Amino acid sequence: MSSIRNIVILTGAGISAESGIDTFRGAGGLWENHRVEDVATPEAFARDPELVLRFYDARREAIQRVEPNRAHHALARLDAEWTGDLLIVTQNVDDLHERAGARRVLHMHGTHLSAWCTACDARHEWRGQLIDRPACPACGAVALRPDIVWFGEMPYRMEEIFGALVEADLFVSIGTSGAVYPTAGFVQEAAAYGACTLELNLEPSQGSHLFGESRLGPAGELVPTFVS
Ligand code: BV8
Repeated sequence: MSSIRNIVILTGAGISAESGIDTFRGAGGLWENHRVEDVATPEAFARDPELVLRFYDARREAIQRVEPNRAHHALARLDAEWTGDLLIVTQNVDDLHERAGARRVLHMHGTHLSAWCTACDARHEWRGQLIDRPACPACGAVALRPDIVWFGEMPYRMEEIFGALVEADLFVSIGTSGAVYPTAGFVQEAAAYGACTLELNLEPSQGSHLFGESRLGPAGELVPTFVS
């Protein structure tokens, strides 16, 4: 990696699969026995807030019972040792990258451990449940929702992400199906600005043909090898 200075790494649900967190599409499009449109859109939350809050309470609770795996630890090592620019853009809402020790992490779809007050816009670290409609610690309103980017909502910090893609010498995608936009277009953005592109995934993704190189296998094996 001699001529490479700036790296962008995109991770998806596949990097957390070996930690025991279900991926979204491995189960044939169902997600914890729910259709995505019934639990991960603002319309779903408006229509049935209890269903959506129970769904996210269950995932927030489950996420605190699992551990980072070898892939998370390998990326954390790279983050600690890499002297150039490095940005781990994750679609995942778990905190396994951080718990493995990674620091330069950007959660573009939000995180499970944060609650967002739609009355005063405050964000709060949140490890408990939301189903009982607790009051916002800042303004007292009963207006907390998961701090998660749902379908139809703008992902977080897109300008920062595109700025990193423009400067990247290497773009690596790990454990994502390439099914969700605008994320699925990042590889083309990076390549357009001259980056080398590498995909590490269990099976061919919807975007495999867009990568300079695609390696197939479990992240727990491919990522430590890539980092070493
Ligand atoms: C937006 C939070 C615009 C919820 C999620 C074109 C352009 C722009 C938008 C669109 C477009 N076409 C359609 C859209 C709309 C939509 C979209 O993309 N729909 C899809 C379904 C077609 N996109 C949006 O709505 C986005 N917003 O575009 O806003 C806008 C503009 C102006 C103003 C307002 C808005 C927002 C998308 C974010 C939705 N939220 N998550 C939650 O987590 O609860 S997305 C959800 O899917 C997850 O975040 C997840 O990260 C993401 C992608 O899934 P993956 O991570 O890839 O997981 P998946 O299961 O699919 O795949 C796992 C992969 O891992 C597999 O390939 C598997 O082989 C591999 N794997 C499994 N095990 C392993 C492994 N690999 C390695 N090792 C293993 N062990």
